[in-house]
Amino acid sequence: SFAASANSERSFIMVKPDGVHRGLVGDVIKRFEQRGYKLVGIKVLVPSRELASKHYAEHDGKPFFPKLVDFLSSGAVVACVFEGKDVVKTGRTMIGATNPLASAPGTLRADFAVDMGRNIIHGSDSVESAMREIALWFNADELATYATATQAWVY
Ligand code: RTP
Ligand code: MG
Repeated sequence: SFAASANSERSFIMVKPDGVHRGLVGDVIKRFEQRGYKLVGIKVLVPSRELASKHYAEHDGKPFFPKLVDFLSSGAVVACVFEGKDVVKTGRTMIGATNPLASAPGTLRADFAVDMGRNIIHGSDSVESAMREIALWFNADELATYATATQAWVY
């Protein structure tokens, strides 16, 4: 059944530069759409090093941080906001483990990647992270509020 408040959780989902270069944008969006999640924000941009550093601030100081920032700012990304029931946790499940070789079959990273540093997609790891990341990457007026014709059949 449809309960707007329970089904309005949002996650920040981003196709990383490797996914964009490889033409996997549609494959990523397709999976979230077919699961029943609603796309409420999307844009393509080449992130600055500053934006990439803020996005991955939790990893600042770790050995892999400089290369991670270099990589994320090395090309175009597709930044998305998806909305729906339990989208943060379910989105992470759909994405798979950080290391694609350890990702479960059927997950995005298992189906499209083999290297930890080239794992094609980012997903928020908690509702709090999602709110921080969405505010970092999007202005409020770039997020759409709308009803889909099929929504009553997803819930
Ligand atoms: P993401 O934030 O990109 O969705 O990935 P994640 O939550 O699965 O993994 P996280 O721990 O947040 O790490 C962010 C990205 O940094 C790279 N990484 N390299 N030990 C390493 O060399 C290492 N650990 C992490 C990965 O590309 C990971 O996606
Ligand atoms: Mg992470």
